[in-house]
Amino acid sequence: MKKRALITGISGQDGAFLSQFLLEKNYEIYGAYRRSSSPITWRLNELGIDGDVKMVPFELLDYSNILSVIGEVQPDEIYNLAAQSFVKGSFEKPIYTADVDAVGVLKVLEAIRVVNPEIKFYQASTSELFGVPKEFPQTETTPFYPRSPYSAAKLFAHTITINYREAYGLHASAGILFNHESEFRGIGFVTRKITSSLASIKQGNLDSFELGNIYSKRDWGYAKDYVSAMWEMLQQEKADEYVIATGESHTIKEFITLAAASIGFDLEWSGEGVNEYAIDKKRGKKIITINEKYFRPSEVDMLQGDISKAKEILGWEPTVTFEQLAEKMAVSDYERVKNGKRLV
Ligand code: NAP
Ligand code: G4F
Repeated sequence: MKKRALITGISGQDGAFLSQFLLEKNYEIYGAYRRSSSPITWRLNELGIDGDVKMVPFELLDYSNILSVIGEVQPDEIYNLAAQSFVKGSFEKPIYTADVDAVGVLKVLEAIRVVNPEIKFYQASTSELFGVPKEFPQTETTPFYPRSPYSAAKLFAHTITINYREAYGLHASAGILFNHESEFRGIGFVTRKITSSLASIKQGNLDSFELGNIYSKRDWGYAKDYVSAMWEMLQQEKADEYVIATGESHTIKEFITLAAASIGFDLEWSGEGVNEYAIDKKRGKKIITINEKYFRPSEVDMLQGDISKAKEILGWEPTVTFEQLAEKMAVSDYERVKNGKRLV
């Protein structure tokens, strides 16, 4: 019989890649989406799998809905990818973020305990938990220091996942995933904002764009690589926590340089702080400026993961380099723009 997976956050980046991965493993996929006028399926469409996922309305704020979805679907595995996932947005909506990203996860765990404690559970934890890291690189045992309502909420979700494992014996794992990006990344996150804006400028649809802090460093990998680690975690005899990363850390400015070069820009940087800007040398025009409104009240300056445990136990390693990632994303957005697609 086919294994059945329930993926929350099906309309997001990871939901799309995980669906594709599990379909290749012959799973039956139930995709849990937030009810709106119609589910957002452009990522599943582009992957050519929208017809292969059974969509179920799902809301992390609503325990009765979660209980009935899990009761009706009776999945073997639940991948909880749904979240208010914008760090900056969490400063603007801290209470909503906590309701969704913290208490929402407890609601899913409680529903599993009530409906069927044999259901295996994956929680999407995050490198944001490390905030101001106490050591470099970060491992599963590095102390946490959340720097945003988002990461504080995710810390509750992380620890309650472990608690439900220890208290009730659930097979509940948490992947501490570092930033992972792709051509399907939400357009508000910095990498995709950069590649979509550069593509629009190149096509003549946009003059320039603004960014915030371009000196923070992240450990950036390719999302398609990362979803296989989620699955591996649920195939282990014992549930656990794992850091999933590349081990390299780069600034946003480095990402801009690589992405821009891969679609033919030659950038020159000048100025400092909020007065810094980049000129497109070929056209002699200012195309990137800095605006304080994109700065965060408290920033995470640098993250870098140590994947020794994932390598040893899951046999997991990333395959796409930082340079390849920047090129892949920039080229993909430029192709979309050239083909007249609206960037979303
Ligand atoms: P994403 O593209 O922003 O997707 C988030 C998903 O959650 C969307 O499908 C969204 O639905 C759904 N959602 C939001 N609020 C919800 C609610 N109240 N009830 C039900 N669904 C809701 O995020 P992602 O990049 O795929 O990341 C997946 C998960 O991994 C998230 O939990 C994120 O916090 C975590 N994470 C991501 C990264 C990363 O670098 N990508 C790293 C570490 C951890 P709508 O489409 O309707 O908004
Ligand atoms: O792309 P970002 O918004 O991602 P951030 O904050 O690192 O969070 C992402 O990764 C986490 C994993 O560590 C996930 F848990 C989380 O759900 C999300 O997927 O910002 C990256 C960096 C930040 O330092 C930010 O200050 O880029 C900086 N930045 C500079 N200008 C900007 C901008 N970020 C955004 N979104 N927009 C800007 O204009």
